[in-house]
Amino acid sequence: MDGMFKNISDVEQSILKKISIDEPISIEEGIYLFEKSDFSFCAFLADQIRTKKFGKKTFYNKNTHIEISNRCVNKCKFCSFYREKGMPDCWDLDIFDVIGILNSKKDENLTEIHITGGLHPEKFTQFYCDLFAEIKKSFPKIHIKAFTAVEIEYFAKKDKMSILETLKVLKDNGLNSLAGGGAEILDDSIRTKICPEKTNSKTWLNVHEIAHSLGLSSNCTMLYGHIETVSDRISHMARLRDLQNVSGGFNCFIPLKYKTYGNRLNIETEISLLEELKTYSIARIFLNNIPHIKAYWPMTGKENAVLSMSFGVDDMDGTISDSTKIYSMAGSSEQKPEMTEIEMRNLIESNGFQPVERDSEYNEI
Ligand code: V47
Repeated sequence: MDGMFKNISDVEQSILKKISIDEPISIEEGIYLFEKSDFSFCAFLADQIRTKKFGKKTFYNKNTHIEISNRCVNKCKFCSFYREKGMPDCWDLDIFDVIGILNSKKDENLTEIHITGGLHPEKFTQFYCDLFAEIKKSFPKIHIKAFTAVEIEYFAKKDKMSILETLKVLKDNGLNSLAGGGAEILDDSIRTKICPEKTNSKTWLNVHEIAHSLGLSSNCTMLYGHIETVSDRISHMARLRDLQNVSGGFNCFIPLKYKTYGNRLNIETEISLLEELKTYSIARIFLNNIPHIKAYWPMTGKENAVLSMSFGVDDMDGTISDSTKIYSMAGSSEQKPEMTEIEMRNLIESNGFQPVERDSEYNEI
């Protein structure tokens, strides 16, 4: 690979060498890529790694989201989704509603249901156990990916249980894996400014470690493009990479670009597409032990998600079926996020990649 580059720095030489033997690059090298390396160098390396791992394959699944309620006690400053009880656009689904929604999508042959919501002050772990059990009664084969580490910590505190007990009881009732949200930036000085009430960094990581020890896999995210620096992004990824070395249960990493509309963070402009693509590339380079990098198209928009496949991304998440409001409420261009399977496949093919349907553990279907 290094014969292809002329006039690259010693640091870039070292990065190339490490990549060629699948060794992790250092934190300093990660920061260097953001600050000093050009866009095409990062893109080229990320594409090389992606191609070595998956060739031209791009993964997707057939899924839907259930956002049970947008009531939330945390009120994070970047969040456009939460509402108070009684507000006109506040919702609160019960088990009957959820089963009704899933029944209405029976023909879509969904393999995964992604369940999240806010931190609901009046609901307890038992409600979610009953919900999972009821879903599995009607849809025994569906994979339930549910809740972020933040929700798990909240349920545990409310029910005076340990994290381990909480995860065990949810797993016994049908939980198959954890969603990756709530990570934001794993640095408590930043969390204090953007989400002061939220689970701290150590606990977020600990919940995932315990989940992995129980055989529950999970995803991990990074909310970026707000007040963090590029070195905060790299430190965040380093914490994820370190945990993955210990517990090994992360399936994919999802960079989530901060959307400015309808929240209290008071940042006016979003970061550029160029920076977004560079961040995907550097994530692919830095996170050598996390198998997949996902572009979450309801947040990025379909076109940018397709573009990101040339910058290290190999996973597009799902068909979604117009079921998530987190990003439409934050101002995403995707105001009605849904794709038929044919549309998804055409989209992936439009950038010269090969669409591959996967299940929630990335087995090819
Ligand atoms: O934790 C909230 C982010 C996350 C905004 O695990 C925002 O497969 C940008 O984690 N601008 C929730 N981002 C969504 C999430 C997720 C999505 C898709 C797939 C998976 C998975 C996980 O959304 C939150 C936060 O980081 N978020 N508000 C905003 N204004």
